[in-house]
Amino acid sequence: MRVIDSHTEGEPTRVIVEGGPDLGTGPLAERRAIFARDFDHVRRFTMNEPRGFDALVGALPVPAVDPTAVAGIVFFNNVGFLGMCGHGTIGVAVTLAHLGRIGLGRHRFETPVGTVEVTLESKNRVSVENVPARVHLSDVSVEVPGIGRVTGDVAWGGNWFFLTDSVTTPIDLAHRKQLTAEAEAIKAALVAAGVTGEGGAEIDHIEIFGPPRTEGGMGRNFVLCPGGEYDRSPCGTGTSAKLACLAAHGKLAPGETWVQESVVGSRFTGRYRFGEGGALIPTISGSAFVTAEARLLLDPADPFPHGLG
Ligand code: PYC
Repeated sequence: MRVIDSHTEGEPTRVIVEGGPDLGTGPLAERRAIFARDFDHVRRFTMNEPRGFDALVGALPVPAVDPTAVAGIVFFNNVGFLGMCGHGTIGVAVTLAHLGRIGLGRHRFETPVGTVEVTLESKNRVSVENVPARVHLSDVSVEVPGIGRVTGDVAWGGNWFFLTDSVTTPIDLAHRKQLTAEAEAIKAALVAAGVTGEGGAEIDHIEIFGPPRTEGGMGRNFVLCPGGEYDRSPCGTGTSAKLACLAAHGKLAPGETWVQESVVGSRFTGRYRFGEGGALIPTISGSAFVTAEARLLLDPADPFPHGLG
């Protein structure tokens, strides 16, 4: 299997460019379900140690259903599958450009939760017009052991998020273990309180906000991902969910720029417009860099053919 690794604002993406599973020709949500049902060993092989690690997000480009789209993308990680992935889409675009498969300009990609429009602005810089984002619940309060009362919003940005600024721990790498424990505790408290996304959907990303630390930054975040790792980037779907919250609370107007810092100090620039039916359409911009071209090998004698995890 051939893969290309990159990082987007610090967060890694591994794109399967050869040797991935055949998921058929159905809609992307169906292909994600086939991947999960029949090829989960491929996810584990590419994501888990010793070939991968917990922060890695995988992407499998597949032929698109809609002929105007360049490709479909199925995203996955150390524990399962994602709806959309903002940093991953930026990584895929830069990877496909690295391979000479796309050029500068606009390209559509299908994902299991909708079509996104990508603009490759340079070899490394990409904007993603994401699927519509929305706030599902505002000012939800839960009691979290070890923290106290935590209040925040539940919002969709391509995945389900709980977004809060109730946590006072400094948002930096020195506090990543504490932030991880706090975000895990918030997630457990939401489950215990029966707080979910629409239709009972699991809130699988927790986003904690604090003050910015860089020139021009407007907020800093720590994002706990479903597999227990934190996002090194400001999280594309998380920044999209944030834009929906800012709009709902009257804090950001359409077309205005929001500069979101990550826990490592990298940044996404975000803005939104209103589309058909008043849908809030976020655009996220960031940069990705190719870090490796590799072939993943499997020795028939390997006692851990699918990795550990
Ligand atoms: O950038 O949307 C994102 C993302 C989701 C999980 C990790 N990164």
